[in-house]
Amino acid sequence: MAETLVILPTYNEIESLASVIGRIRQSVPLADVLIVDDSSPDGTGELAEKLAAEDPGLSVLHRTAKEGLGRAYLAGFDFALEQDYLYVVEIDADGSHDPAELPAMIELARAGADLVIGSRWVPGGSVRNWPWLRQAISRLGNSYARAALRSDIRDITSGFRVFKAEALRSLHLSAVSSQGYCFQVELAWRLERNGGVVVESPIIFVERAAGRSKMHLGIVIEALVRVTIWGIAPPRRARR
Ligand SMILES: Nc1nc2c(ncn2[C@@H]2O[C@H](COP(=O)(O)OP(=O)(O)O)[C@@H](O)[C@H]2O)c(=O)[nH]1
Ligand SMILES: [Mg+2]
Repeated sequence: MAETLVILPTYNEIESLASVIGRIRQSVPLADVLIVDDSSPDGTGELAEKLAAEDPGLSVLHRTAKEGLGRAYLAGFDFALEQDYLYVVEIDADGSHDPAELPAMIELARAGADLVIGSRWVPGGSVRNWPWLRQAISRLGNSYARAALRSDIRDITSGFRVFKAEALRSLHLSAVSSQGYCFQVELAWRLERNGGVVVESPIIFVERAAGRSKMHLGIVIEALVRVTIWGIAPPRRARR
């Protein structure tokens, strides 16, 4: 069985999906891939099924409603932990994250990191074609989260990651409450606070060439409110 499961959450990514899967297959040919689609109206789920029919290492999880990135990943993690994979990868389906960076990231997890974050905001990391507003939100959001949560992580919202499955298991995932991109903050911060080893590996993030971002104001507000509350009154640490 494969050691690594790559999870791709999708919502209306019909234009990007096949090429991203192809790039993942090329970069980490031994990994299995799981697409978690929230009943995309554009037919992404049907395309995923077609691709899976030709590729035994590719599976598809269809969810009935769009419930946010956090819920989609939790469903993917349940699958990964049930199947006993050792490493679990998070990657966007819009081509922003380069799968060619995965072997080095997985190597860092193998060498001991509980979580490897593909980071835009460490030396060597960068973004391409990102509108200034998105850059500003990401930079300000990360600075605020670092200060409020007293975290050392520079790109705590990044959605390009490798988790050791064991570390995910220690996290009491059923208690994770964030729905949107704040989910990424919650997971990384929980791990860091539990004494997990979090390593950032520089990446070049390239803005999507097709389709639309699912980012919206509600996602920013959720993160702002939750981070502020956690910062003021941190939840009790989970026992490992
Ligand atoms: N399954 C699922 N995927 C989502 C949802 N929201 C975003 N995604 C996926 O998460 C990834 C990142 O979203 P994107 O819109 O590119 O966010 P941005 O890069 O921050 O602008 C993409 O692969 C999206 O298709 C959701 O509610 N459900
Ligand atoms: Mg994107």
